[in-house]
Amino acid sequence: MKKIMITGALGQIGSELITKLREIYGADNVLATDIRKTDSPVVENGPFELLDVMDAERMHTLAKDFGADTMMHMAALLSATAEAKPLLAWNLNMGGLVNALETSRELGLQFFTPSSIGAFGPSTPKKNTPQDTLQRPTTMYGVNKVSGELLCDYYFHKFGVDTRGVRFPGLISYVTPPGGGTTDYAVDIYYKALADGKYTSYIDQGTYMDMMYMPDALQAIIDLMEADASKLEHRNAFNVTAMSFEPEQIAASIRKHIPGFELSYDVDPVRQAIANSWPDSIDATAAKDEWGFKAQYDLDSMTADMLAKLAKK
Ligand code: AKB
Repeated sequence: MKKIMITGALGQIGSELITKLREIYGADNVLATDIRKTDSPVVENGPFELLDVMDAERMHTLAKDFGADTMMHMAALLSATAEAKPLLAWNLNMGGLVNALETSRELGLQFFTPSSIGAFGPSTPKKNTPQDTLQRPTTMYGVNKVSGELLCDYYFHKFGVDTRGVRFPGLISYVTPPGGGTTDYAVDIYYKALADGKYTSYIDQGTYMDMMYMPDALQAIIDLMEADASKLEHRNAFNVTAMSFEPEQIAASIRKHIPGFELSYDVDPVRQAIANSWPDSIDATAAKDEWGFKAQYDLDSMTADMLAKLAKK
């Protein structure tokens, strides 16, 4: 049975990932950690510890005392926040990652951390972006993600740490809202569709980005961590995606359930510039071939589920 320690437990991915991991591996075998403590099932339904990922010593001690064999490092600032606070982003995103990798090296832990479509830049091929390609991002978040990918590869080749990772697209969920991302509009739109019947998008018409529904993202993490190491040619990180759409397409999908839904635009230049530097669509063939990645939800099935689940909240 695995013993998994997770950082950033109360974030968008962490909070749902922990619930799923506790169902699979047992609540006592999944240690949730975060810099803050809130009234959350993650805090209440299993072991929880306060942890600032910049505190390397405490991270090591918690992992050791828990008897962890796996580290899932989720704590990070997202793209728009990182662009507003670049130095903090560098220190936190890279400092936290190095500490988590070091803990994993010292204690022999299997390791996961997410990269992102943000690891690509304007010179990357924009359509069907290959697994191995040009990565010259122009955002601090992207610089962090490329550096992180390289660092994870380094820890694998140099020290034999079993590092694994995926490049997540925008993740959409009805449980925990994201914060500070460029793709967040694709979550907000569902909340506003139900509450107000209209939404003003900060991302412009015609801007395509990859997206994925959270259940598929969680399954991807679990499948990659369970995958046979000898089959993995890549380590950090695999392209994964479920769909690519622009704002008008998500609005059209919502109108199948809320016919009068109105979409207007008030473009935020900062987040638009970030979105413009990212691919329109990425190619997930390597993930499919090396560990059987498969997404279940497309835009319409995700919309139906999102609206039904949010309506019950
Ligand atoms: C963001 O928008 O910053 C994230 C991401 C794609 O990494 N959702």
